Amino acid sequence: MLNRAHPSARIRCMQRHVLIFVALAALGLGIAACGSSSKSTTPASSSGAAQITIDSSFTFHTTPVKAGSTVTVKNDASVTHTVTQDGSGFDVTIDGGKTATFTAPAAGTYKFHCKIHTFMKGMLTVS
Ligand SMILES: [Cu+2]
Repeated sequence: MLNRAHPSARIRCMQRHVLIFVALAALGLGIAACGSSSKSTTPASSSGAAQITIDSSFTFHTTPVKAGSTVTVKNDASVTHTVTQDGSGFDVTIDGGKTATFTAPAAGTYKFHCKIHTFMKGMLTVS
């Protein structure tokens, strides 16, 4: 009796192990696929990347920053733009193809614009 129960129990155990292995493998593939896809859509995610970029179609792209950290603005356009906080606050001018930096203010959300092209608007989230 005992000898009969034993092998089947062992097979069940092995099946469970195979299932866990398959689940982990699927998870690993999912993370790998996710990582590679997010990398291709946001090439600016590597260290030293700009937190604010201005593309050639006069659009701001921002990523959240930490209070007191250095915010790098990269102007990928060929003309000069500014990152100017609405009201008062940060205000940097960035020539085409250049970068500029400013210190992130206290936590909050900050609306900003370009003084030269007032239709250009952005929002910076500081945590
Ligand atoms: Cu501009």
